[in-house]
Amino acid sequence: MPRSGNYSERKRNKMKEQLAKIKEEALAAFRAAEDAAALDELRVKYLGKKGELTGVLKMMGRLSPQERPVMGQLANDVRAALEKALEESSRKLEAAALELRLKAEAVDVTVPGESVSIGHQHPMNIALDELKDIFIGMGFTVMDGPEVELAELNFDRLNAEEGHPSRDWSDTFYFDTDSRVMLRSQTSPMQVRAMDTMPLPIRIVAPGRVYRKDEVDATHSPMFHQVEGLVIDRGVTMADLKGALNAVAEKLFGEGTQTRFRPHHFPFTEPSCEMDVQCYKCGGAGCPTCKGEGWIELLGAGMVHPRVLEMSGIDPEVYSGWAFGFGLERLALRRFKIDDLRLIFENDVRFLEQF
Ligand code: 2NL
Repeated sequence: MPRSGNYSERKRNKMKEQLAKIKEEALAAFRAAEDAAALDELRVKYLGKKGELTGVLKMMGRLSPQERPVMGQLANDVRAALEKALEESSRKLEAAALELRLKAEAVDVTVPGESVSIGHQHPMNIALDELKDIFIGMGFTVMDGPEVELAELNFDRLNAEEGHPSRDWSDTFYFDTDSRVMLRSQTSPMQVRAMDTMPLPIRIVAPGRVYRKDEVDATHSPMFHQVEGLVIDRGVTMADLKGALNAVAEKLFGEGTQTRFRPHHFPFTEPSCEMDVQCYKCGGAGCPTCKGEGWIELLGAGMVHPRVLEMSGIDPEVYSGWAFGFGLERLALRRFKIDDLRLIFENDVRFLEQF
Protein backbone atom coordinates (compact mmCIF):
# COMPACT_ATOMS: atom_id res chain seq x y z
CA MET A 1 0.00 0.00 0.00
CA PRO A 2 1.67 3.21 -1.12
CA ARG A 3 -0.39 5.31 1.31
CA SER A 4 1.86 4.65 4.27
CA GLY A 5 5.45 3.97 4.87
CA ASN A 6 6.48 1.42 7.51
CA TYR A 7 4.38 -0.60 9.95
CA SER A 8 4.93 1.81 12.85
CA GLU A 9 3.82 4.79 10.84
CA ARG A 10 0.63 3.06 9.87
CA LYS A 11 0.04 2.13 13.47
CA ARG A 12 0.60 5.74 14.46
CA ASN A 13 -1.87 7.05 11.94
CA LYS A 14 -4.37 4.43 12.95
CA MET A 15 -4.02 5.51 16.59
CA LYS A 16 -4.34 9.17 15.69
CA GLU A 17 -7.54 8.42 13.84
CA GLN A 18 -8.84 6.37 16.73
CA LEU A 19 -8.02 9.10 19.21
CA ALA A 20 -9.76 11.73 17.06
CA LYS A 21 -12.78 9.47 16.69
CA ILE A 22 -12.98 8.73 20.41
CA LYS A 23 -12.71 12.45 21.17
CA GLU A 24 -15.40 13.40 18.70
CA GLU A 25 -17.75 10.63 19.80
CA ALA A 26 -17.17 11.19 23.52
CA LEU A 27 -17.68 14.97 23.30
CA ALA A 28 -20.98 14.46 21.45
CA ALA A 29 -22.09 11.79 23.90
CA PHE A 30 -21.21 13.93 26.95
CA ARG A 31 -23.19 16.82 25.54
CA ALA A 32 -26.20 14.57 24.89
CA ALA A 33 -26.18 12.88 28.34
CA GLU A 34 -29.49 13.47 30.06
CA ASP A 35 -28.56 12.91 33.66
CA ALA A 36 -25.68 12.32 36.04
CA ALA A 37 -26.05 8.52 35.86
CA ALA A 38 -25.85 8.51 32.07
CA LEU A 39 -22.84 10.81 32.21
CA ASP A 40 -21.09 8.50 34.67
CA GLU A 41 -21.66 5.55 32.37
CA LEU A 42 -20.05 7.55 29.56
CA ARG A 43 -17.10 8.41 31.80
CA VAL A 44 -16.52 4.71 32.41
CA LYS A 45 -16.98 3.95 28.72
CA TYR A 46 -14.43 6.50 27.48
CA LEU A 47 -12.11 7.22 30.41
CA GLY A 48 -12.40 4.13 32.61
CA LYS A 49 -9.71 1.48 33.18
CA LYS A 50 -11.28 -0.71 30.52
CA GLY A 51 -12.43 2.27 28.51
CA GLU A 52 -11.78 3.20 24.92
CA LEU A 53 -8.98 5.65 25.61
CA THR A 54 -7.13 3.11 27.75
CA GLY A 55 -7.61 0.62 24.92
CA VAL A 56 -5.76 2.92 22.52
CA LEU A 57 -3.01 3.65 25.03
CA LYS A 58 -2.41 -0.06 25.42
CA MET A 59 -1.36 -0.12 21.79
CA MET A 60 1.42 2.39 22.47
CA GLY A 61 3.78 -0.49 22.95
CA ARG A 62 3.67 -1.20 19.28
CA LEU A 63 5.08 2.22 18.42
CA SER A 64 8.71 3.08 17.99
CA PRO A 65 10.42 4.67 21.05
CA GLN A 66 10.56 8.03 19.25
CA GLU A 67 6.87 8.00 18.43
CA ARG A 68 5.71 6.98 21.88
CA PRO A 69 6.08 10.40 23.64
CA VAL A 70 4.40 12.19 20.74
CA MET A 71 1.48 9.82 20.77
CA GLY A 72 1.47 9.86 24.59
CA GLN A 73 1.18 13.64 24.53
CA LEU A 74 -1.65 13.40 22.01
CA ALA A 75 -3.51 10.82 24.13
CA ASN A 76 -3.05 12.96 27.24
CA ASP A 77 -4.43 15.99 25.37
CA VAL A 78 -7.49 13.96 24.41
CA ARG A 79 -7.89 12.71 28.01
CA ALA A 80 -7.61 16.28 29.28
CA ALA A 81 -10.16 17.51 26.72
CA LEU A 82 -12.58 14.71 27.64
CA GLU A 83 -12.17 15.33 31.36
CA LYS A 84 -12.80 19.00 30.86
CA ALA A 85 -15.91 18.32 28.73
CA LEU A 86 -17.11 15.78 31.30
CA GLU A 87 -16.70 18.33 34.06
CA GLU A 88 -18.65 20.93 32.07
CA SER A 89 -21.51 18.56 31.23
CA SER A 90 -21.66 17.44 34.82
CA ARG A 91 -21.91 21.03 36.01
CA LYS A 92 -24.61 21.79 33.45
CA LEU A 93 -26.63 18.74 34.48
CA GLU A 94 -26.29 19.65 38.15
CA ALA A 95 -27.43 23.19 37.46
CA ALA A 96 -30.40 21.92 35.44
CA ALA A 97 -31.33 19.44 38.19
CA LEU A 98 -31.12 22.20 40.81
CA GLU A 99 -33.23 24.49 38.66
CA LEU A 100 -35.85 21.74 38.37
CA ARG A 101 -35.84 21.07 42.11
CA LEU A 102 -36.16 24.74 42.95
CA LYS A 103 -39.11 25.01 40.63
CA ALA A 104 -40.76 21.90 42.06
CA GLU A 105 -40.19 22.93 45.66
CA ALA A 106 -40.94 26.62 45.20
CA VAL A 107 -43.27 28.07 47.86
CA ASP A 108 -45.73 30.68 46.70
CA VAL A 109 -45.66 33.08 49.61
CA THR A 110 -48.61 34.98 48.13
CA VAL A 111 -51.02 32.04 48.57
CA PRO A 112 -53.38 32.93 51.45
CA GLY A 113 -52.72 30.86 54.60
CA GLU A 114 -55.14 28.33 56.02
CA SER A 115 -57.29 30.24 58.46
CA VAL A 116 -57.15 28.98 62.04
CA SER A 117 -60.25 29.34 64.14
CA ILE A 118 -59.14 30.97 67.39
CA GLY A 119 -62.61 31.40 68.84
CA HIS A 120 -63.74 34.49 70.69
CA GLN A 121 -65.20 35.69 73.94
CA HIS A 122 -68.40 34.30 75.39
CA PRO A 123 -71.18 36.96 75.56
CA MET A 124 -71.06 36.72 79.36
CA ASN A 125 -67.38 37.63 79.33
CA ILE A 126 -67.99 40.49 76.92
CA ALA A 127 -70.63 41.90 79.29
CA LEU A 128 -68.44 41.27 82.34
CA ASP A 129 -65.38 42.94 80.81
CA GLU A 130 -67.48 45.97 79.93
CA LEU A 131 -68.68 46.23 83.54
CA LYS A 132 -65.20 45.76 84.97
CA ASP A 133 -63.96 48.57 82.71
CA ILE A 134 -66.70 50.87 83.97
CA PHE A 135 -65.99 50.18 87.65
CA ILE A 136 -62.20 50.20 87.30
CA GLY A 137 -62.62 53.59 85.62
CA MET A 138 -64.47 54.76 88.74
CA GLY A 139 -61.66 53.66 91.06
CA PHE A 140 -63.00 50.24 92.08
CA THR A 141 -60.83 47.15 92.56
CA VAL A 142 -62.07 43.85 91.11
CA MET A 143 -62.00 40.96 93.60
CA ASP A 144 -62.37 37.21 93.25
CA GLY A 145 -63.10 34.63 95.93
CA PRO A 146 -64.17 31.07 96.78
CA GLU A 147 -67.39 29.57 95.43
CA VAL A 148 -67.42 27.01 98.25
CA GLU A 149 -68.10 29.30 101.17
CA LEU A 150 -68.88 29.32 104.88
CA ALA A 151 -72.58 29.86 105.66
CA GLU A 152 -71.33 32.21 108.33
CA LEU A 153 -69.97 34.59 105.67
CA ASN A 154 -72.79 33.98 103.19
CA PHE A 155 -75.64 34.51 105.71
CA ASP A 156 -74.74 35.35 109.35
CA ARG A 157 -72.33 38.15 108.62
CA LEU A 158 -74.84 39.66 106.18
CA ASN A 159 -77.52 39.97 108.82
CA ALA A 160 -79.68 37.18 107.42
CA GLU A 161 -81.32 35.96 110.61
CA GLU A 162 -81.84 32.27 111.48
CA GLY A 163 -84.91 31.05 109.63
CA HIS A 164 -84.44 33.44 106.68
CA PRO A 165 -86.02 31.68 103.68
CA SER A 166 -82.80 31.82 101.60
CA ARG A 167 -81.09 29.64 104.23
CA ASP A 168 -83.53 26.80 103.56
CA TRP A 169 -82.19 23.46 102.36
CA SER A 170 -84.62 23.64 99.47
CA ASP A 171 -82.86 26.81 98.23
CA THR A 172 -79.20 26.27 99.09
CA PHE A 173 -76.54 23.69 98.16
CA TYR A 174 -75.00 22.63 101.50
CA PHE A 175 -71.99 20.33 101.79
CA ASP A 176 -72.68 19.09 105.31
CA THR A 177 -75.63 18.19 107.56
CA ASP A 178 -75.11 21.09 109.98
CA SER A 179 -75.32 23.73 107.21
CA ARG A 180 -71.86 25.21 107.73
CA VAL A 181 -70.32 24.87 104.26
CA MET A 182 -72.20 25.72 101.08
CA LEU A 183 -71.98 26.90 97.49
CA ARG A 184 -72.29 30.68 97.87
CA SER A 185 -75.77 31.95 96.98
CA GLN A 186 -74.48 35.50 96.43
CA THR A 187 -71.07 37.14 96.01
CA SER A 188 -71.55 39.21 99.20
CA PRO A 189 -69.31 36.91 101.31
CA MET A 190 -66.50 38.27 99.16
CA GLN A 191 -67.24 41.76 100.42
CA VAL A 192 -67.34 40.49 104.01
CA ARG A 193 -63.85 39.03 103.42
CA ALA A 194 -62.78 42.43 102.06
CA MET A 195 -64.17 44.25 105.13
CA ASP A 196 -62.31 41.76 107.37
CA THR A 197 -58.96 42.13 105.65
CA MET A 198 -58.66 45.35 103.63
CA PRO A 199 -57.68 48.75 105.01
CA LEU A 200 -60.37 51.43 104.82
CA PRO A 201 -61.62 53.07 102.68
CA ILE A 202 -62.92 50.18 100.55
CA ARG A 203 -64.13 50.41 96.97
CA ILE A 204 -64.53 46.97 95.36
CA VAL A 205 -66.59 44.97 92.88
CA ALA A 206 -66.90 41.20 93.24
CA PRO A 207 -68.20 39.37 90.15
CA GLY A 208 -68.60 35.62 90.13
CA ARG A 209 -70.66 32.44 90.02
CA VAL A 210 -73.40 31.88 92.59
CA TYR A 211 -75.64 28.85 93.19
CA ARG A 212 -79.27 28.37 94.13
CA LYS A 213 -81.55 25.33 93.90
CA ASP A 214 -83.63 26.56 90.97
CA GLU A 215 -85.09 24.47 88.17
CA VAL A 216 -83.72 25.32 84.73
CA ASP A 217 -86.04 27.37 82.52
CA ALA A 218 -85.85 30.42 80.25
CA THR A 219 -85.13 32.75 83.20
CA HIS A 220 -83.66 30.46 85.90
CA SER A 221 -80.50 28.41 86.34
CA PRO A 222 -79.01 26.74 89.47
CA MET A 223 -75.75 28.52 88.61
CA PHE A 224 -75.61 32.12 87.51
CA HIS A 225 -73.38 35.20 87.86
CA GLN A 226 -73.66 38.16 90.15
CA VAL A 227 -71.77 41.39 90.28
CA GLU A 228 -71.79 43.06 93.68
CA GLY A 229 -70.09 46.26 94.73
CA LEU A 230 -69.19 47.81 98.07
CA VAL A 231 -67.97 51.27 99.06
CA ILE A 232 -67.05 52.14 102.65
CA ASP A 233 -65.61 55.47 103.75
CA ARG A 234 -66.27 58.31 106.16
CA GLY A 235 -69.32 60.40 105.32
CA VAL A 236 -70.69 58.21 102.52
CA THR A 237 -74.43 58.79 101.91
CA MET A 238 -77.31 57.69 99.71
CA ALA A 239 -76.38 60.59 97.41
CA ASP A 240 -73.08 58.80 96.63
CA LEU A 241 -75.01 55.62 95.88
CA LYS A 242 -77.35 57.37 93.49
CA GLY A 243 -74.64 59.43 91.81
CA ALA A 244 -72.37 56.44 91.21
CA LEU A 245 -75.14 54.10 90.02
CA ASN A 246 -76.57 56.79 87.72
CA ALA A 247 -73.11 57.13 86.18
CA VAL A 248 -72.96 53.34 85.67
CA ALA A 249 -76.40 53.36 84.01
CA GLU A 250 -75.30 56.13 81.63
CA LYS A 251 -72.16 54.20 80.69
CA LEU A 252 -74.21 51.04 80.07
CA PHE A 253 -77.21 52.54 78.27
CA GLY A 254 -75.97 55.90 76.98
CA GLU A 255 -75.75 59.46 78.22
CA GLY A 256 -78.94 60.98 79.60
CA THR A 257 -80.40 57.59 80.62
CA GLN A 258 -83.06 58.23 83.25
CA THR A 259 -83.21 56.10 86.40
CA ARG A 260 -85.58 55.75 89.34
CA PHE A 261 -85.02 54.36 92.83
CA ARG A 262 -87.82 52.43 94.54
CA PRO A 263 -87.80 51.48 98.24
CA HIS A 264 -87.09 47.81 98.84
CA HIS A 265 -85.86 45.48 101.56
CA PHE A 266 -82.62 43.52 101.93
CA PRO A 267 -81.37 42.19 105.29
CA PHE A 268 -77.85 43.60 104.69
CA THR A 269 -78.78 47.19 103.77
CA GLU A 270 -80.84 49.90 105.41
CA PRO A 271 -82.37 51.75 103.70
CA SER A 272 -82.59 49.51 100.64
CA CYS A 273 -83.77 50.25 97.13
CA GLU A 274 -84.12 48.90 93.64
CA MET A 275 -82.95 50.90 90.65
CA ASP A 276 -84.80 50.92 87.32
CA VAL A 277 -83.60 52.43 84.04
CA GLN A 278 -86.00 54.06 81.63
CA CYS A 279 -86.67 51.60 78.79
CA TYR A 280 -83.94 52.16 76.19
CA LYS A 281 -86.29 50.75 73.53
CA CYS A 282 -89.37 52.98 73.89
CA GLY A 283 -87.93 55.78 76.03
CA GLY A 284 -90.57 55.19 78.72
CA ALA A 285 -93.75 55.06 76.63
CA GLY A 286 -94.22 51.33 77.23
CA CYS A 287 -93.37 48.50 74.80
CA PRO A 288 -92.88 44.71 74.75
CA THR A 289 -89.24 45.06 75.95
CA CYS A 290 -90.33 46.77 79.21
CA LYS A 291 -93.67 44.88 79.26
CA GLY A 292 -95.56 48.16 79.00
CA GLU A 293 -93.92 49.54 82.16
CA GLY A 294 -91.61 52.11 80.58
CA TRP A 295 -88.96 51.05 83.16
CA ILE A 296 -86.61 48.09 83.38
CA GLU A 297 -85.36 46.79 86.73
CA LEU A 298 -81.57 46.85 86.83
CA LEU A 299 -80.24 46.20 90.33
CA GLY A 300 -80.72 46.18 94.10
CA ALA A 301 -78.76 48.48 96.38
CA GLY A 302 -78.71 50.22 99.73
CA MET A 303 -76.72 51.71 102.60
CA VAL A 304 -74.73 48.96 104.35
CA HIS A 305 -76.61 47.92 107.51
CA PRO A 306 -74.81 49.21 110.64
CA ARG A 307 -74.91 45.69 112.10
CA VAL A 308 -73.05 44.35 109.02
CA LEU A 309 -70.34 46.99 109.55
CA GLU A 310 -70.12 46.20 113.26
CA MET A 311 -69.75 42.45 112.67
CA SER A 312 -66.63 43.27 110.58
CA GLY A 313 -65.25 45.52 113.30
CA ILE A 314 -66.05 48.76 111.48
CA ASP A 315 -67.51 51.55 113.65
CA PRO A 316 -70.84 52.65 112.03
CA GLU A 317 -70.57 55.96 113.92
CA VAL A 318 -67.41 56.78 111.95
CA TYR A 319 -67.85 54.91 108.68
CA SER A 320 -70.78 54.34 106.37
CA GLY A 321 -71.10 52.54 103.07
CA TRP A 322 -73.29 51.68 100.17
CA ALA A 323 -73.57 48.42 98.24
CA PHE A 324 -75.31 47.03 95.20
CA GLY A 325 -75.85 43.74 93.46
CA PHE A 326 -77.23 42.53 90.18
CA GLY A 327 -77.48 39.42 88.05
CA LEU A 328 -75.07 39.47 85.14
CA GLU A 329 -77.10 37.11 82.93
CA ARG A 330 -80.08 39.44 82.89
CA LEU A 331 -77.84 42.28 81.77
CA ALA A 332 -76.14 40.17 79.08
CA LEU A 333 -79.45 38.78 77.78
CA ARG A 334 -80.78 42.31 77.41
CA ARG A 335 -77.53 43.66 75.97
CA PHE A 336 -77.41 40.96 73.24
CA LYS A 337 -81.19 40.58 72.80
CA ILE A 338 -81.17 36.92 73.86
CA ASP A 339 -84.56 35.58 74.98
CA ASP A 340 -83.62 32.33 76.72
CA LEU A 341 -81.10 31.99 79.57
CA ARG A 342 -80.39 28.36 78.62
CA LEU A 343 -78.61 29.52 75.44
CA ILE A 344 -75.97 31.21 77.62
CA PHE A 345 -74.95 27.91 79.27
CA GLU A 346 -75.49 25.36 76.47
CA ASN A 347 -72.39 26.63 74.62
CA ASP A 348 -73.71 25.72 71.19
CA VAL A 349 -71.03 27.11 68.88
CA ARG A 350 -73.64 28.18 66.33
CA PHE A 351 -75.16 30.41 68.98
CA LEU A 352 -71.89 31.70 70.43
CA GLU A 353 -70.45 32.58 67.02
CA GLN A 354 -72.97 35.40 66.70
CA PHE A 355 -71.30 37.67 69.26
C1 2NL B 1 -79.82 42.02 94.34
C2 2NL B 1 -79.39 42.89 95.43
C3 2NL B 1 -77.60 43.54 96.78
C4 2NL B 1 -75.85 44.02 98.31
C5 2NL B 1 -76.39 43.23 97.33
C6 2NL B 1 -74.14 43.95 100.07
C7 2NL B 1 -72.96 43.38 100.45
C8 2NL B 1 -72.45 43.70 101.68
C9 2NL B 1 -73.11 44.56 102.49
C10 2NL B 1 -74.28 45.09 102.06
CL1 2NL B 1 -71.01 42.98 102.21
N1 2NL B 1 -74.78 44.78 100.87
N2 2NL B 1 -74.66 43.62 98.85
C11 2NL B 1 -76.53 45.13 98.73
C12 2NL B 1 -77.77 45.42 98.17
C13 2NL B 1 -78.30 44.64 97.18
O1 2NL B 1 -78.05 42.73 95.79
O2 2NL B 1 -80.90 42.11 93.88
N3 2NL B 1 -78.92 41.17 93.88
C14 2NL B 1 -79.19 40.28 92.83
